[in-house]
Amino acid sequence: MTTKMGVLVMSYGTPESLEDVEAYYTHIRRGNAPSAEQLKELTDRYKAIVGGVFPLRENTDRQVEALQAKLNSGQIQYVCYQGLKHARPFIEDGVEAMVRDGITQAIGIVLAPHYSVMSVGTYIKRAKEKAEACGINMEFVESYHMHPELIDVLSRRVTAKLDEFEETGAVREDVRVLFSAHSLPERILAMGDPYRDQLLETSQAIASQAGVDSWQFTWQSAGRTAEPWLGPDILDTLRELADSQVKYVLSAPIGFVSDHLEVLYDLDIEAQALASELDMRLLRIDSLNSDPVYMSVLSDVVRTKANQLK
Ligand code: FEC
Repeated sequence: MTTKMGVLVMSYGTPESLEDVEAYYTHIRRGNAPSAEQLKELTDRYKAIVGGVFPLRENTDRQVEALQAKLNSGQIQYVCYQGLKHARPFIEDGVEAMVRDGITQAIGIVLAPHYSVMSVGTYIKRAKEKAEACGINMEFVESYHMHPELIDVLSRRVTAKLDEFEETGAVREDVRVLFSAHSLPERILAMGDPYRDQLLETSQAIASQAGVDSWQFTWQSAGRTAEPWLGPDILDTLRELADSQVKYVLSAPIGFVSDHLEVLYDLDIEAQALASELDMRLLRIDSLNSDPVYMSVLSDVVRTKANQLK
């Protein structure tokens, strides 16, 4: 008999239209509506990015479809459901869809490789509460930041862009690789959160596999709140590198797995504009999106968890 296993695939979520940006932003701000100025600023960022206004929705759809196809080559029948943090279908909607389909056991996974109590932890908390209320036995993948295939695919992406630098006349050793991820409030460090260490571990492993000596880690996309966020921010890092006469920079946003606002605006528009001003050449590694190797990483960690389900 084949066992039916639900998989709740969780992602950040993006608005459905420009009219929906206010509701989305209000959700991110835990029910507090943004000011007219804040709303305009975010709407303008969405309008500025290439690849469609809200590419994260299509990218997540494709990732979930590809994962479902990849998972269903074994004994267990896996059924994937989307659960988004700040947009429809919300995490709770995904769990309810499982209930309607008669799912009694499931695995939850977030499309983000690194664990923080303020990021992946909050997805898991919401999914767990809903699953318990609905009587679904659900286990979670917390992180997969050192999966060998993930390190391998990201190392190959770094190497491919270093080759591109070389083809246009730069010396490979002169390129500074900047690994980055979404910043979080500094207070996570006092809480003993593993986020920063996991990101450094991934960066170190990729650098070592790609044979890169000249690298550093920096933060990006810090929230617009009064409390201090983890730094240095990538824009400050670029200014410092320019002061040290670094001319070539490769951005590797390893905390993200999709093309979306934080990559297409914060890096490709904002950081790129600063790099031109500083007379620097800045390239970025391609996002994983639904790369078959990334799907293989996800299916491997989901299957391993499913085998441990009691
Ligand atoms: O393309 C899109 O439409 C969505 C892009 C997007 C992704 C994303 C990922 C992460 N965030 C994380 C943490 C925070 C914290 C806050 C926060 C705020 C925003 C705002 C927008 C936004 N985030 Fe985001 N994030 C994306 C977009 N994020 C828009 C609101 C305006 C702004 O500050 O720019 C602060 C609010 C709060 O306290 O919740 C914290 C983390 C990730 C990476 C892991 C993940 O994907 O979940 C961490 C994609």
